[in-house]
Amino acid sequence: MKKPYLNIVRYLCKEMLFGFCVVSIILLSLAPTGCDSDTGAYNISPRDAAIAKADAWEKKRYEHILTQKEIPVYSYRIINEFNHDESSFTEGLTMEDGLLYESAGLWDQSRLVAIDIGTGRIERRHDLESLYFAEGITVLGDEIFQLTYQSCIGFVYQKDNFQLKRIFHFRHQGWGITDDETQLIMSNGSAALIFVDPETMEANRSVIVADQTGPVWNLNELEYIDGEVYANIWKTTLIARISPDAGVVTGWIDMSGINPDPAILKDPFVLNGIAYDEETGHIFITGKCWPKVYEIELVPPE
Ligand SMILES: [Ca+2]
Repeated sequence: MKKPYLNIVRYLCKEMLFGFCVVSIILLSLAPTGCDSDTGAYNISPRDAAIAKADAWEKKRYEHILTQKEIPVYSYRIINEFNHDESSFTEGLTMEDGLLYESAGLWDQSRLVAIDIGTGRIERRHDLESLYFAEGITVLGDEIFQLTYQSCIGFVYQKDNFQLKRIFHFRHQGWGITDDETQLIMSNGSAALIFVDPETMEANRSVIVADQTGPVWNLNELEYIDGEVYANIWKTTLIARISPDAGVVTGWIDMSGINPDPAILKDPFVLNGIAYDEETGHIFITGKCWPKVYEIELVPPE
């Protein structure tokens, strides 16, 4: 009686060990490389680390851009201003059919809203699960594409009711996104623009954005306007106008002075929203937790 009992115990142990190995392999294969696996945040975010290293360099570059003569530097004129939700950590902004679509970030506070810019009324709202930090958005056809910061996941919603249609994956941080009506264009905090097929979500190509001095890093919120990509340079009030074919910076926009309260709205509450109204040709600008959205037009250099 003793020997069969031991055999059963040995058999069960082997089965449990085999099962443990199989489950471990499955879990390891599903974990996205380079991502936070959707389970938590870094102790220090890559953005905070970048700030610590890049502040002096960014300041020098900013001064250089405003004093150089090779690339035109545009200024702006405010046409109108609208109230903005000060709890909205703006990561994406775009306009479609008179509605302003906004993606707000931070963990446990991320959301997608559609706002009637005239009345300020929120027409639609979708709150993300607390583990996602929402980033850029763009409207393509009847769908909205939304990135997340470190989860390597994006969401596609039905535009008119915010129903989630599908998810997609990418192998880098998600920062900004826009589209040229045929392909998606993404930024990830580097100097690259990544062009993605909206059907397959495969990256077709990428370009390194550069001016006459070299690559332009920290490309953040994006907007496609009349054949150019406008990119807010993170932590600055500069917007680059970029030729998407070669990645060449064709113009700079100096948004200095638009921050409504620079004493309070300091890093991380930086300018980070560009939307384009095709009907008027005006641009809408805001920042993270800013109290206003500004409707502007560009003023060419004299
Ligand atoms: Ca935008």
